[in-house]
Amino acid sequence: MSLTSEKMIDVYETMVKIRMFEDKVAELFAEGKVPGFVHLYAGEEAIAAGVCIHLTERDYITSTHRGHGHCIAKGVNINSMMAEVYGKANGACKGKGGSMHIADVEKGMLGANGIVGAGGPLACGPGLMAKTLGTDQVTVCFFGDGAAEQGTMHEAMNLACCWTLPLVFVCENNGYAESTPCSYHCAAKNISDRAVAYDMPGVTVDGTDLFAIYETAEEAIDRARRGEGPSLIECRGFRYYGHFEGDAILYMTEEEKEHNRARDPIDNFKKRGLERRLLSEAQIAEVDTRVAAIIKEAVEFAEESAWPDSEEVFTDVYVNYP
Ligand SMILES: Cc1ncc(C[n+]2csc(CCOP(=O)(O)OP(=O)(O)O)c2C)c(N)n1
Ligand SMILES: [Mg+2]
Repeated sequence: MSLTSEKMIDVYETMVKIRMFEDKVAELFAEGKVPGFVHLYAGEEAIAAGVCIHLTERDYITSTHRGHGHCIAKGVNINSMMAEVYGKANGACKGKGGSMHIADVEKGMLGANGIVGAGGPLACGPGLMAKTLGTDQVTVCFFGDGAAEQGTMHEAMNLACCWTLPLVFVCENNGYAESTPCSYHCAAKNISDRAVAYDMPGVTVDGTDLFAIYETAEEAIDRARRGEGPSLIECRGFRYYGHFEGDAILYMTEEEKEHNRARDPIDNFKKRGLERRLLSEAQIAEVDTRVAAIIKEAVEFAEESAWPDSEEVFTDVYVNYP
């Protein structure tokens, strides 16, 4: 189904929230306010937004170390995300996870994850649960081009296909695994070609084109919901920031960065939305103003939140079985 004007605003708002959140975190990190590692998602907004708009709160996602965009698109509260990034007690994980481990099970966000390629096997869990209980819940596994080379991802795709689990594998091919270009680490022409090995549909789309991602994800998610099994979608895009904050991005040329800027997913979405009269300048301005206020409030919330009590270090570590 094509994007209704209501959904156009929804996806635009999600993309702008991600961009503004990431730009703000970059700033805060540079000011020394954010502890630990930070990997920013700016540039990849169309992927999380175009996929997650098809999911309900009952559906699940697994994420990566670059997880802020997935959290926002799956509806995790922005204040609790920012507080988590700061390591504060009010954070989504009580400040114990930080940027790289934000999770919100209630929202179906099963966690950003520092282990590259771990999201695949994790996604098979809720997938098997949904199949066993006969629910129509779908799980989306986001993973990077670097993660695509991990054995865990191949095991997960094979298992998911053997068991016909309601999964969608979304490979976010931003062209690099840390500083290693995809052309150097990947033997295949397309990561999506690997779907053939597991007898599932596989397709490569432009990861900066919200419209293409929206349509492709809808088909794959509907297929999973109908009980017809997994699909693999490779989204080719880029990231604006370095692999992590502090990376000087010496492995990208100025031409490449220029080329990326011309493919900005948000600018292109706005341009096409305006041309097709699916969005108006006034709506765009309203969203921009509203989201800027949400991000400002999130920073204030995080700044004002307390640090976790030292006793908290002993809670939520082990599960006590009766
Ligand atoms: C199992 C494992 N191996 C290596 C690393 C170190 N590492 C962290 S991110 C990364 C690159 C991941 O690249 P990709 O999957 O393309 O994700 P991107 O950073 O581009 O979003 C590596 C090798 C890790 N965290 N976990
Ligand atoms: Mg990558």
